[in-house]
Amino acid sequence: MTSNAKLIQWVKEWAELCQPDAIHWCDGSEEENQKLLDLMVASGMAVKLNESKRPGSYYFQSDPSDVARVENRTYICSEKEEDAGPTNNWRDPKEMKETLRGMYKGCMKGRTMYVIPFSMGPLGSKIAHIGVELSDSPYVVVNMRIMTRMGKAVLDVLGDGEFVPCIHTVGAPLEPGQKDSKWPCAPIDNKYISHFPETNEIWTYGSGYGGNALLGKKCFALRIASNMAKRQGWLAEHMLIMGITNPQGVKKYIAAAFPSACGKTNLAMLIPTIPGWKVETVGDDIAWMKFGADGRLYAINPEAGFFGVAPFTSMDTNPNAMLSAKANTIFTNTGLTPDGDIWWEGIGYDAPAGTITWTNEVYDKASGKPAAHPNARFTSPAYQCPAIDKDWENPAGVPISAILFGGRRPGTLPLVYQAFDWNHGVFMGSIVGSEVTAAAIGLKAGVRRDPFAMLPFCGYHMGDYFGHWIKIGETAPDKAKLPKIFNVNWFRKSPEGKFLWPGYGDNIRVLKWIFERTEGTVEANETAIGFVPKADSVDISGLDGVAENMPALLKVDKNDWDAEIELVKEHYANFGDKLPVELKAQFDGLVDRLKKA
Ligand code: SAT
Ligand code: MN
Repeated sequence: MTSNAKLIQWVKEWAELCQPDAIHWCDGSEEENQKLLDLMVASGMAVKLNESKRPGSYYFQSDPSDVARVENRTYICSEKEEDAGPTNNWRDPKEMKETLRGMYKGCMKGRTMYVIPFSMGPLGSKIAHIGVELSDSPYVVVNMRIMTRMGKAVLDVLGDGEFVPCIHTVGAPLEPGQKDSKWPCAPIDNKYISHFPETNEIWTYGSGYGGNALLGKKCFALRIASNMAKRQGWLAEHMLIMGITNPQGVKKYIAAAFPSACGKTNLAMLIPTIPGWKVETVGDDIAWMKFGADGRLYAINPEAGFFGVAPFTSMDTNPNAMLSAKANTIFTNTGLTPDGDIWWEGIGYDAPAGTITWTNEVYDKASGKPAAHPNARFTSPAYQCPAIDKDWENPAGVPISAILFGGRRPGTLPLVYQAFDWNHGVFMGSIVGSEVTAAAIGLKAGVRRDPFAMLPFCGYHMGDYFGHWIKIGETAPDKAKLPKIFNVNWFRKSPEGKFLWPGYGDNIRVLKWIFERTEGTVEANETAIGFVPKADSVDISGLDGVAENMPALLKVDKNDWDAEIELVKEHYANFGDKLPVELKAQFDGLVDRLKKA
């Protein structure tokens, strides 16, 4: 299927080490996909869903120990430890490779090694990059076929060119005659998600779930790509991309970064509540951005599908996501209904009697055990999204007018504010944080900083990453054409703990203000922290009970910000002398302005 000598040799070497029973080069065809799905149904790994309810769709339950990304088993193996920085687990690349080589020996016995050529980004786009994943998981193959452009067409584009080599194994070799488990994987302390940034390699072991196994996503498109982007002068970001069209037909694109559990997929697929405005989706998770010949910053979505969190997605909260998943979708760790459909908490209707949970028990609401794991996922093709943008596969990307940051902040941060300039916007990104409740994830309650929402995904020293963002602004071909930067906070609460802003489709009202700021047609107050909307400049027409909340939503409180400053100081201390002087200057500037406020 290819004459790429390097690729052929690489596959041969890994097959010798992993010792699979067979090697299969994936062509990405419909027939191949169906064969693999049929195979998994026959082995008991997959359940085919009811064709009349959920056409072309399949259901999987993972091993209870293998349900999410494993951040404490994720490694950046740069030559120098300081290049991984304080926010990553570092290992010496030679030592890590030695350890893993030992584990890879014979790891695919009794299984097939799939060779999965994939493109992150539209085939042939100048912004796109090609990878090849070796995996012994047919589940990975069918997911990669949805999440990326996968198969023979990729090899045709690759020719004799360079690819990012990605190794994946579930780490569960089979002895002759040994029966396979439903979801093979290795124990938790034997899982490895390793990245070698200097050589663009990804070596993973022991997990079959999500970002641990679908290596195009977080491993390649963020951790490795962030390194490539730093070397080559572009941006690989954990951002959604959306198009917004106003009633006059003017269209602008924005990119937005939020920590997890802040509604990124919902925002990317928002249905506006004000007449005449339209939102279209380019991507819901990752943006790769480069300057175009016209000096503007262009973004592509390197992915081809959505790997969305299922629980609490409903026709109320996100109809476009529900419709994206109505067919040709893979569901993992949701509930399974007796009539062959899926169910999860917050889907908008009660579980039919006899629903099976993700742990394969009969669902009993009274037990308190959920039907769906909180990180249950749907894998759906992006083209099935009713709101997909007509340019979502444009190889040139879409021009970005604004970049948004945000998090869950019950206090301090106004509904929206705009940075004074690029460096001030980088400062905003560097202090992104979200409130965590102690009970939820066993962390200290308070603000968890997640700079640029890249904490688990930046493949090098976070201080150098801030510096890279500063440099992008300095070296922009036309500074006047840089995107404007904003911070949004849908989650501000009253002292009684009630949300002040309705959220969801009404977030278009904030996007409208942002849209108009990029055109310079709406007013703002200049405050110590940035430009905040004038009291009546956010369109709240037709909204009940929100007008009286606006002062609290837009308030910049000096005491709150003095406290925030102390938290930012603590956060910044992590980066030592890698903190760019420009950000130190931004910090000092804010302190000064607050003193005068
Ligand atoms: O499992 S993924 O990394 O793809 C999704 C996530 O955890 O953010
Ligand atoms: Mn994500």
